[in-house]
Amino acid sequence: MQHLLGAATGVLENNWKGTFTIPCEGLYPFQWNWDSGFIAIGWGHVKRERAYREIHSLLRGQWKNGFIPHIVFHNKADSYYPGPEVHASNLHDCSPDIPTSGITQPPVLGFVLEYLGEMARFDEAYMQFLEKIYDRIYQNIEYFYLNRDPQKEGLVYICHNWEAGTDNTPVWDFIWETFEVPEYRLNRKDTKLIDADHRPTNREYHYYIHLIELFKSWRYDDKLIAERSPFLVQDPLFNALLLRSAEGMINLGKRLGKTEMVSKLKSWYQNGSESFNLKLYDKELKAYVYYDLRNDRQLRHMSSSSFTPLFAGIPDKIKATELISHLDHGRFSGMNNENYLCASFDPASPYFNSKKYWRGPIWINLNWLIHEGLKRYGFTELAERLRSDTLNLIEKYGFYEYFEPSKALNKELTEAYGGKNFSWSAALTIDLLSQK
Ligand code: 2M8
Repeated sequence: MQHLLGAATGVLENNWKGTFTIPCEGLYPFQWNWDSGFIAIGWGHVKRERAYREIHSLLRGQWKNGFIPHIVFHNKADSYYPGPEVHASNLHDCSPDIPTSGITQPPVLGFVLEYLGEMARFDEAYMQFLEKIYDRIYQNIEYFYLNRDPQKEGLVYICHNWEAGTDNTPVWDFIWETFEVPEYRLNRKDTKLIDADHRPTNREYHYYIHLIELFKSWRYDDKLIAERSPFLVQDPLFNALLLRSAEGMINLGKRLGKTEMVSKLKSWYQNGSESFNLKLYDKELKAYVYYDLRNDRQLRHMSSSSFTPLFAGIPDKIKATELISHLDHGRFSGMNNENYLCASFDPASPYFNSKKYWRGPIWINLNWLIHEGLKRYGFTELAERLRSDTLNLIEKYGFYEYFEPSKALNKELTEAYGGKNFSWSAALTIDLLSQK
């Protein structure tokens, strides 16, 4: 497997644009938020100073209120829709002098910083880097609790499916059912580059664009979004990563003597974990699910996001054991382990589609998060299975964007799905290879 290291590094080198790394040539030609975090972990192993540049570049797009957008448009490119003119972040007073989007993505930087620190053994160069950016990452975490937790329960909302990162998970179908949208003139480029059957539908894109248009009409004002957005969801993946980032920042803050910030972070972590278990754990399904804050109801579906609370240390041992029953000879693996781990949506659900983006295929970043979570709880055998499933798929196909879960279907396939030479698939392979 070690031969994959050179190939993975080659993908990152090709996608490196001088100060940041694009997720995928053509398909995603700008800097994306959570992609950059995962990419930095890969760079951390092979060219550490690039990891630091990557994060500094992302922070060029940070708003004055701490918000970090989901895309930073450092460069011009016409192979992606919707571009900077559609997002129009300049409508908000806090936006920076560089164009960005006005929505965010799962906050990964707090834990990424901790991983990078461990890789660098907290050497001088790392500590200088950390000193420079610690407060800004703290402000980003604080932004969420100040602006996106209307009931002060320690759980924050997302207001757009693109904020989840899991863009077209079937869970959002139940949100789209609750409101109507006009038809927009879409200028999609993705379906010219990738098989349209493997991407979201146009109907879904009308919803995606409609939400952006609404937010623009409110100048991206958080208060108005909280009051009026028809999409307001407490997502288990987003909240788990926010809490894991808070935890990373607690550990790093102690090294820097940031007493007040550390105590704030601890209270968010404590409050958030308690509410997470009370509100997002579905005792019947034995899994973490989504909460639709706008319509006050749980969205009772299992996805790969349901397992990510393991990564943040949220479940107790009983819940953790219940959770992994779905992975080990359960709905996700199949009773006879006929699937590779881990499908992005429940393979036993009628909404599952093994080829369509976030409606079923395997994603390397989710596998990595679940792998780290399983290790944290001492489920070493299952963690090893997840790691070897991931590396076997990469070895067979290369660094694709997403992969077929069914072992039987994989026997006939010669290609995986989505973009090729996809950065986080390469970056996280580098990390998994380092964990022999
Ligand atoms: C995908 O999302 C973008 C919008 O952000 C798109 O489809 O245009 C998602 O997989 C997301 O999680 C990812 O960060 C992004 C870039 O890789 O692509």
